[in-house]
Amino acid sequence: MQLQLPSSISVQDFLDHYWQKQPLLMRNAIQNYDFCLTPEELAGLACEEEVESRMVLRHGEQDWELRHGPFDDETFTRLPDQDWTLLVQDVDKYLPEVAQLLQAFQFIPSWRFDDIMISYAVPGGSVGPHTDTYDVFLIQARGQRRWQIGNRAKDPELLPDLPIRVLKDFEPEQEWLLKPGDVLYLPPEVAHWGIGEGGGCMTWSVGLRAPSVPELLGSLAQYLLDHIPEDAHFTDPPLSPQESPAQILPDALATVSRKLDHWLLDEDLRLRWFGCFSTEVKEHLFIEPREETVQQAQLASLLTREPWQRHPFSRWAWSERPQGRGLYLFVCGEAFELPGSCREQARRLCDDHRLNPDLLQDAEPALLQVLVQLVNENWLEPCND
Ligand SMILES: [Mn+2]
Repeated sequence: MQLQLPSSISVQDFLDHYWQKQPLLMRNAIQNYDFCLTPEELAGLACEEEVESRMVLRHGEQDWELRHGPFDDETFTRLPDQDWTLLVQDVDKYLPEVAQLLQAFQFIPSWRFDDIMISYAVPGGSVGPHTDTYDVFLIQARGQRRWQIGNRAKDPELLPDLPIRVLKDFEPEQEWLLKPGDVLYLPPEVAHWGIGEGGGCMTWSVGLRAPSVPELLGSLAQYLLDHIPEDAHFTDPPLSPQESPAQILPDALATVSRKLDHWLLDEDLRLRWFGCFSTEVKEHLFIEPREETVQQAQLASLLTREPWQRHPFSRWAWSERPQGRGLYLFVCGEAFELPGSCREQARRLCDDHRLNPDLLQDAEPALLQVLVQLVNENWLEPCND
């Protein structure tokens, strides 16, 4: 399955001219896919303890009332006929048929994706005009939704004292009615407002990850703290008596900078951090390790007995280390070192839909050791179907 871009736009055109730059409406861009999930099934998910869900009521206890799940049947029976919406996060993690839709977006690195959030809206239902900090593909799955978009705006003014971020001033510049199969791509910070029209509007939002620079720096700093020796200390440059002993001279700063840069600019260490960071799994999507641990000798028979897959909560990436030092396989915030000869296996572990047991043929001991850990962490698991 592949996203059907308008015929005049190639994938490369999309990436060059639209991706992170400007919105694009794509009529009938999802074909040959059955948006099977019903509003009732979505409501069912929103009643589950571990699933993250919200409801926004235009005229509730207050304007734009926000309720957090899990919900119960009674909540749903008491809702008005219009002006509310239900949003469920990470539906791709719970329903493999939803995760399958991500295959339509293989022209973007898979570790950039966050989740598929699915929303249901009755007539008039919406979360209000707002901006997001990340890219999103808004896919109309059922019914119809009217989308209005405005300008790109950093730090726009919001309506005060609301539990959700609603823009104070929203001037629509373009407007479309989306029907099933239509997709609207929005780069970060484009003001948008999608309102359910008619009954049973369902929109699937494929959201990307966009960590802030402070978040990146915080994570990098913590990673360095965890991975560099504690016994590296400040040392002086060659000293001479100073005119003012209180003065910090350029030499002192240069010395401390060199010390820090040694670690900050270590490319391999930084790659290792970034791979771990990019494959971290949200806390509430915790994966329980396997109860009975597996030994390397059991691996072949175990993996060939039945089909295996990546755990639906798990995140995977791989990279070549600088200076030909082999590879990193990143899974759920952990880095595994592999020799360069395992390139094809690392790639297939991350890219293939299912684990192909022929991966084990002529597998090097290093790869087998990693596979054992992946199985024991449950990051690889038998297929459930
Ligand atoms: Mn949005």
